[in-house]
Amino acid sequence: MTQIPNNTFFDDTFALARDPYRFISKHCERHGSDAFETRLLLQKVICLRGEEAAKAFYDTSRFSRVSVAPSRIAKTLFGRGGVQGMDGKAHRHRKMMFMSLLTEDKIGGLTRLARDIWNRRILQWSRMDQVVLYRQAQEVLTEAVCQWAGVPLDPADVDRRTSELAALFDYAGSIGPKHWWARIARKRNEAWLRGIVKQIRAGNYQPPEDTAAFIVANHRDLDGYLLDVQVAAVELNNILRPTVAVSAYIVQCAHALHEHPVIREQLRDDSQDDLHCFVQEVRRYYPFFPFAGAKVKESFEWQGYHFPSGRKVLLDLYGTNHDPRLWDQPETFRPSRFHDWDGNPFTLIPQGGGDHYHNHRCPGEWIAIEQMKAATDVLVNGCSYEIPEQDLQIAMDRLPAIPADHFAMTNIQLLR
Ligand code: MYR
Repeated sequence: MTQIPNNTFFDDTFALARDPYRFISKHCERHGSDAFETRLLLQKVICLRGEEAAKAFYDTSRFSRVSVAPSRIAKTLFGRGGVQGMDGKAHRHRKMMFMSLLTEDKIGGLTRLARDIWNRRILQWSRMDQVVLYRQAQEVLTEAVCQWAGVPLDPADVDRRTSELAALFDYAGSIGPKHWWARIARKRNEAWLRGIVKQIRAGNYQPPEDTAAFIVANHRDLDGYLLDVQVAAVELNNILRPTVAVSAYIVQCAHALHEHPVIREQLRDDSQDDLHCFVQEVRRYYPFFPFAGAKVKESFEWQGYHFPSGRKVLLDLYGTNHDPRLWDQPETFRPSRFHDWDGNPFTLIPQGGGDHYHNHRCPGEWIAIEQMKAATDVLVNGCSYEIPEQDLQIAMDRLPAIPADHFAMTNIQLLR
């Protein structure tokens, strides 16, 4: 057995927080290994990157997801009792509930709703001096996903529900007041969603039977019991929040269009294939989720390294998407690389790897792709705009990493 390379520094929590997307790759390079051990929040953690590591990480016989998320992430981003912290049959059963909502037809319905809202918004923006795309995209997605999910949202509440949902992912990695606001936002959001679940169960509110609100409120676990009302609220939030988080990807699409005017021109001809490749390259190239966590079930060996039972493990998502063994010139933004891509589920892993049904791969990945395509099409073919002086640098110490000024736009005109 080989000794796993060890970071000699006592605890790397601050180093990880300073550069969350590149920390693991940087140290893998330094050690000349796809695995190394360090301490985070004073606990021993093994960090992994690359295709072979991803295959091992998504082997459900080796890794568990129960009680993996640190408390500060559970109290903001994920909530407690939801699908992210489940294993085995119970996980697959819960995952099926999400997957039943994600048919092509249903995703198409969400995209149509969002497109209508984008067009309405652009008309409003044409009367404004300046808009900030990150916030606007969050509002569009909140309105669209609530309507799609059968979650009633008064127009007067769009602003505060957007702020609540956005705080959960935008401030999950923050410390201080932002973190505490994210905790309050989760409490408020869950209370709202618990109220909706209760109303559905009591027959006082009847959303269509194919909506997320109806399906989650009536979902039964493997023993035939309805979900605890609090868990149902967490799962309904698990549909709304990640959809709103696609706003970060939408800003990155706008950033890529701005940085690559030739590629932008190519997207004017409405080729669905080009649009798909562009969006896949945004998901590969830009930072979104830095890494995924798990813990070792029973001790095992991988590539000569010992993984002891209970050890926490992080898989580098961003670093694997930038691994030069998998991607030619990974630091070059080149959508055409996806024209003949083989679809390997362990190399492009911005939202997790493996299989959507059996693994902890984000079930909302197809929603993200379709929302990004729709928004890119709106930005290229649906409106014209100018980019005022601002800081467009991607802030890599921010989670999610987006341009420092959140992408301001001026002089916006509707084109169709
Ligand atoms: C979701 O809402 O589930 C998706 C959120 C994606 C945004 C990613 C950035 C936040 C990551 C915070 C994780 C911090 C891990 C220590």
